[in-house]
Amino acid sequence: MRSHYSDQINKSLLENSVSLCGWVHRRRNHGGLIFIDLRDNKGIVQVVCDPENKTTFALAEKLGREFVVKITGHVRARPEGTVNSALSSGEVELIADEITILNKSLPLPFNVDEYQEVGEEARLRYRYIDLRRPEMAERLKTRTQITRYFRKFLDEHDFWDVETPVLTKSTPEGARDYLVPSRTHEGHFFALPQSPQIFKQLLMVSGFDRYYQIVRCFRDEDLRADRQPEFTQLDIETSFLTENEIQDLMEEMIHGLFKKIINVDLPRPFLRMTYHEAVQRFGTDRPDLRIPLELTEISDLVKNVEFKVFKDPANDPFGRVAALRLPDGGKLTRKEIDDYTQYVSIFGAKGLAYIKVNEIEKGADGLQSPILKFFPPEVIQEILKRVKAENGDIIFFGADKAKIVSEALGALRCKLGADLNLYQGEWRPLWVVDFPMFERDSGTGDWQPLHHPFTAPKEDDPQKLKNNPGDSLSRAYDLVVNGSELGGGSIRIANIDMQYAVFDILNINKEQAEAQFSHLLQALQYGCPPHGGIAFGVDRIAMWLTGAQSIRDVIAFPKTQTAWCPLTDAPSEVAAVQLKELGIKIAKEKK
Ligand code: AMO
Ligand code: AMP
Repeated sequence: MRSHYSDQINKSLLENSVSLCGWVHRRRNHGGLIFIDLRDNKGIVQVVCDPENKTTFALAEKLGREFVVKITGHVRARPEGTVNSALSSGEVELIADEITILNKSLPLPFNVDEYQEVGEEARLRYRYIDLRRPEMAERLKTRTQITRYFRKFLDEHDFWDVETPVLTKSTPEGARDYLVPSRTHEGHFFALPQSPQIFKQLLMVSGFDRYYQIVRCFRDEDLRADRQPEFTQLDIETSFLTENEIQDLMEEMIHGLFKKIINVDLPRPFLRMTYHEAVQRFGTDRPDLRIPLELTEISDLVKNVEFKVFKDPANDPFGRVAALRLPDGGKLTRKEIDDYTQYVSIFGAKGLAYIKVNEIEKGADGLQSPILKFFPPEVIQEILKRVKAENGDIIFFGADKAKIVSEALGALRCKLGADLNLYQGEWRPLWVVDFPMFERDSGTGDWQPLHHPFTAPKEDDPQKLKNNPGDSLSRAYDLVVNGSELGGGSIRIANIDMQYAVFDILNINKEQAEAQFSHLLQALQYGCPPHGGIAFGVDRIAMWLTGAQSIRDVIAFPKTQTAWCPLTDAPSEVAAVQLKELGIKIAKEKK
């Protein structure tokens, strides 16, 4: 129907006749002429309708926003002073010779031509209109370029693209499963995969050597700005590569991605930091290294002070007392400090002690703090020395269980970084390595895997692992960029005895393990090669590379924070007969 797209319309076509198809982005009557901004997938062209051409003018008068039209006309240079440098077609305009209305549009729920605050529910309910907004379309276009780049890179490195089932059995990644009832096996359920983890390991047993898949994963978990119940992974597995070899290859891929999509040269090699160091210095295993603030351990300095708030955690093997120095933070107001105290309470902190350093030379008189009275002057001096305090600083303190202190001060560090715009450098990637294999569940006290239960420990002897699970490290690695975990992977357990030992530590007995994972357990015994891999969050990568604030802005049809789709109104009730076929009864009466 069309001869050209809007982005091809420029001075090279002067006086040529062209046909464009698209939407009426805007219509203006001006000086007896009608101007139409015709929008297609590539951009916008200004069309001019002259009253001398009675038929087209009459049609133009009828056009409403978002009518679908075909317009044939001839290209003309815009009169002097009316060139629009924001449009690629901005030096020219199209004089309409013929207009065909291909379809009408109802009045829109919101406009797509100007920035307008629209509630997210409306945007999602009319997502097909929301996606007409140029910035939304642009983000999804970038996402295409990202997945195209990944496929090309992996293809050039001999990876095979293999699909794995969506109707399957639970693959634990730490979230709840989405279940699908089976009609043909009444009372039985499929689980949607939290990741293709087990299948990709099975493909390594098959000898495929290098696998990838751009694959949907499903996790019923609490949603946040960077989490969706269904999301996309770039899932990768390899055989006979060490963790360093895998990281190097992935680094090359990610470096190339940033270069290709946003023309940024990430500094290589990426920094490698142990989990322990990350938590000690930044309070988190996904540190945002753009922020030049660090936590300082002071537990050893306050073991004998009378202030119980500090003394008790300092003497508790699971406790932590740490300081966070904010240069120039002395000017924070009382109200701001109260707000930050409120903020850290979200993470369980019971308070936020602080010292303002006014004039360090004056000793205690040069300091301002609600806790000074609890400390001997020499302890204060030691603390100031350790954090390298300078005049004008504020030093914040956290004292509690280590997890609470790390999370609270780690989050405060990020909040201060954002509030005070302390960022240094634009992109700070790193590998976090040497994770603990297990951590205690805060509720039950049971061991939980830090990654999934197929991650290999550094320890090769299953018995030694069982003797000391708390101190064992894993062969896992996460790729963190600017405080966001973009990907995570590991070398896997290839040895059946080790796999049983890990299940044992996780309190999964042999029968339970066989009921859940017999397919993997068997495969490990039929010539399983050493293997490992990684998965990247494609949506998160797209967020960062497009600058989107929410993961929903890089997904065509996302769900809300309550895992609901306003467009289709899913999930929804089903017909009684469908439930009957599945042998399912809804137990609770509807409210
Ligand atoms: P993991 O659970 O770390 O590893 O997931 C890999 C990456 O997927 C992204 N991600 C998410 N993105 C959006 N919404 C979510 N709910 C969500 N959950 C995770 C993150 C994360 O880094 N099978 C292992 C990988 C492996 O070991 O190879 C796995 O799934 O960016
Ligand atoms: P209080 O004696 O409870 O008034 O606390 C004195 C100061 O210590 C206040 O500034 C509190 O915010 C702070 N504080 C109380 N509990 C903690 C804690 N667990 N960690 C850090 N600071 C705390």
